[in-house]
Amino acid sequence: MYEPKPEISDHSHVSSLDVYRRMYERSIDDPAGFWAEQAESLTWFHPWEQVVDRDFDAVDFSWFAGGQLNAAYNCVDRHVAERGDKTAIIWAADEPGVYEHITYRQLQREVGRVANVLRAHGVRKGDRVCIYLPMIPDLAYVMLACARIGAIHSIVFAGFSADSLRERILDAGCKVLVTANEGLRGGKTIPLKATSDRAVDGLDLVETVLVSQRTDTEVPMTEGRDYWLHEETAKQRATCPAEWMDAEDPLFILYTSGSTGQPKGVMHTTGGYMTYAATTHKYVFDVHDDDVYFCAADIGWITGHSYIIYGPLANGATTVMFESTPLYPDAGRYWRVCDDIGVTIFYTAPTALRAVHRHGDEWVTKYGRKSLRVLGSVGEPINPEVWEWYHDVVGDKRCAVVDTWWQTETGGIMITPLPGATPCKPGSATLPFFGVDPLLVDDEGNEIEGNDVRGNLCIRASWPGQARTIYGDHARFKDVYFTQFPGRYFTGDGCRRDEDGYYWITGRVDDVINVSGHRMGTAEVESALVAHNAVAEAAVVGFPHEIKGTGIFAYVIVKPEYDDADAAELSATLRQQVRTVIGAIAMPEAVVVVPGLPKTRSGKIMRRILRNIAAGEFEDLGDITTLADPAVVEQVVEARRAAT
Ligand code: 7RM
Repeated sequence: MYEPKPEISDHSHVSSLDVYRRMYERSIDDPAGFWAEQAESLTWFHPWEQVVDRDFDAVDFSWFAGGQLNAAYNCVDRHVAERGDKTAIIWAADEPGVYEHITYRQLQREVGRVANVLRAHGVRKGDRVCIYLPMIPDLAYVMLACARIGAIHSIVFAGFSADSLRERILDAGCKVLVTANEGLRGGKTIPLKATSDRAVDGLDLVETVLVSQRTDTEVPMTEGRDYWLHEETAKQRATCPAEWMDAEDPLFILYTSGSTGQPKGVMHTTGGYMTYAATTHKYVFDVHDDDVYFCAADIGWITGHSYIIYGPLANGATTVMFESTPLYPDAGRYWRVCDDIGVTIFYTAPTALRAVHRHGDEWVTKYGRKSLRVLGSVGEPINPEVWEWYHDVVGDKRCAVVDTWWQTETGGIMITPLPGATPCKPGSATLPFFGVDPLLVDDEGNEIEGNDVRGNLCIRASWPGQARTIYGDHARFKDVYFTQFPGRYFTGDGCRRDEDGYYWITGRVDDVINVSGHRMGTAEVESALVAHNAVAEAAVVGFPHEIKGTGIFAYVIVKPEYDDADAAELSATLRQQVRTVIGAIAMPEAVVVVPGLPKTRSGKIMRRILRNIAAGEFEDLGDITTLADPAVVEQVVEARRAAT
């Protein structure tokens, strides 16, 4: 147990476990009272009439009904009067040592101009805008500009392929795409405009493509469709009125992988999401006015939405946007940034920590890191050894470590320690945040009460940051999250509650794998493989990977005409195939050609066996007697051995 450090408790918003417990109980007993108080710290154009109206049976949730506000106004304008010259965003460019400080006043003008550009191109309240940008200031401007005029942004991570981008543009019905000529990451360029061109090729839906200029590279521009963003903003005034949005008006859509082939467009609304992002950001990171807060995620994921942009800016904080990678130019990059700009709060994923940890402590200790106070982790379970290294080496045993569990669908952090209040156990996300009521259920849906138990992690009641629907498919929303265990939100995660009531997330219990903190559906990777001519059938599983946490392992059966193909060559081609169809994050570590797959007599692939074989556990494969053809197992083991 790591006790809270007195020097942090002395100044923190929640100064002890007792204070946490009192506030927590209050938040559960009187959610309306608790959340109304939190929402008061936002600026509302019109007060709400009803704090919460939640119907888990109808899967209909509403927070702050009747209230009106604007997310961009809350993140930008309202801070200008009091702290106009305060730095809102520090952009840390890919090139080491290059920073750009953007004040709240500058941010207001940049956002206003981009908002006017969007308006000039016909974007109106409720329209969808797809954003496919690298980590550059324009990304922040464009998302806030959308929020300002009531357009719904759908940000697609810049590592996704043209096919993935196209699919998301179509699903959300986006009329505008914002991209860049190129991205720059770890010294390498990423051809975003070229990918965008392929994505929108032949789509009448997309009327306008706005192109941000990150590098000097020329790119082809399609007359009447493509415009340089900087040329468009130069024509516009910097002031643009903020649209009054209803609390339940959509703020954004963000796609995430599920157990079926199609990614889901998770939709968040304005009032509840903003309240939740701001409140969690304040308490979980113990943010104060003079903090320099650095979340190293990409804005293309929910962590970047809630904890680079909306939460920190709603709180008037200084937030860092990091364009580069943890290993560029070397494994000391994070800590160099911390020293260069005086970072006090740092938030990243275990996969990044593992990647830098591997290179040795000297990359950490050559920097002072004196400004650091709070260290956060998110995206996947953090190995206890890595937690301890984070605490002892990076944080010099001085800093609080917060292991935060949450999801795209939860909008913000759900289970987490609070700095200065919660004693920590390495590897446990500890206790629920205010207003969050977790429970464990068995596979039949019976609640498992008491401590020292494990089960499927559900949440009992609505919280403000909860996703409201899957865009265009409310039936699927109900089906995925509220059907297996009626009356509760099912997270898809397995979880243990220990003897002290601490929560330990054990990982996904569905066909979703967590690769470097990113969610990937096995079905999605399988369909990418099957889309290749050579593949008759594919089965994808996860296996333990030293850096990524979980790696992707694929088994394929090839069509007869490919029987004689060179196995190594085919495997390389198929890995590339997945990269082309989905993106680099989905590329399997290995693609092994097998003569058959272990299936039950009813034709269901026995993934448990494939997982064991992928992990190199050939000995104890458990009961294989229910297989249609038990001899297949030996053949798969053979193929796996031969391939590696
Ligand atoms: C924020 C984010 C969600 C999935 C979730 C878990 C896993 C996230 C932790 C974690 C253990 C953590 N959103 N997960 N945080 N597992 N400890 N602290 O990652 O939608 O992309 O992924 O990630 O399985 O269900 S996400």
